Amino acid sequence: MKAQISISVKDTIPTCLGANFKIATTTNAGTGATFSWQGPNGYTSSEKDATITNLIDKGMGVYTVTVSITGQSATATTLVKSNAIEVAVIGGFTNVCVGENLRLRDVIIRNANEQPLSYAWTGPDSYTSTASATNIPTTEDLRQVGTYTLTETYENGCIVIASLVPTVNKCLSIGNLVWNDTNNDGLNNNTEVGLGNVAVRLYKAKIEGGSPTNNVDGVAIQTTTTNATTGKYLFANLVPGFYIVEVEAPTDYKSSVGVNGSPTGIYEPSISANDDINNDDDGTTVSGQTVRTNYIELSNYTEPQNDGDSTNGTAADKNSNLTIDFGLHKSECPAIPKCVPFIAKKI
Ligand SMILES: [Ca+2]
Ligand SMILES: [Ca+2]
Ligand SMILES: [Ca+2]
Ligand SMILES: [Ca+2]
Repeated sequence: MKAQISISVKDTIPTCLGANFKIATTTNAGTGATFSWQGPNGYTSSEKDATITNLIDKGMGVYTVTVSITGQSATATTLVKSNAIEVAVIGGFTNVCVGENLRLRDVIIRNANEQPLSYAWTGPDSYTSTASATNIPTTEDLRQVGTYTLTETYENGCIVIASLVPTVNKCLSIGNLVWNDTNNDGLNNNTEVGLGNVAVRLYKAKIEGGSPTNNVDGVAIQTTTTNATTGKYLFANLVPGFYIVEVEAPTDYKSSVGVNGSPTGIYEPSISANDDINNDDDGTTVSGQTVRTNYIELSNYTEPQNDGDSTNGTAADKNSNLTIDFGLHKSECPAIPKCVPFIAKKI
């Protein structure tokens, strides 16, 4: 009696899905045997061994092969699956504020025995690393922004590459009010309104011996004018650091002092601008009509809330300090016509 033909399929788990994958058969059918393969996504073949190109697109599943010769046939099946380690996706802290660290990593979850053997990162500013995740401080010049590429090498020789361009934002802002402090008490009382079209300038505070001072560092980094009707101003796109805000008081206006009729008082020189108190006078006259704050520290996600941001309690609110306000008091002694201060004479 003639022996029945048989066929078997070697059980193989492909691991590089992007590569070609071969399913090899073993059969005792001799010369003249024909083969017929069927598989997922309409896969067919008449070869002895099935070759599947780019398995990631063709899909995994059951592949069936039938061998036939002189009225006999035999069938074998195999389930083609993969450890699916061929895909890497970079995630983590990919959208940060200047001053925060970029922490990029492959976010695909894998079994312990499917981890890469090694990692190799390249990125802007000559960045290289062999750690599994980056930990890169970001700076104001944004030199860390660009394409990061991760190459993972696996035990089976598979190499996987992924890339990402992270986003680094200048998240902080300072504002927001210059007002007519009619009662000169250094506080924005309910009936007092904003002063429009006032020039406002923003400076970096000078750092000496590693500490901020109340002196400006160089020229203004941003300038604006207060809104014509509301008296409000805003400086945005700022990074963590120390700042000073300056206004040019309109003619006849002086920085609020808090004590009527006196050149000095509880708000002249001003109480600290860095105290997160809203709607109080933060300005001190430095010369002529120029009025300045002391230094103000800005840091990510620590700025005051309930300070008038429209987005109360959000990250944007935590990054915006709207408590830097200037009370300007109209002098009782107008510049034109010139008024002569009253001097008490001893009689
Ligand atoms: Ca007032
Ligand atoms: Ca705020
Ligand atoms: Ca305010
Ligand atoms: Ca204030």
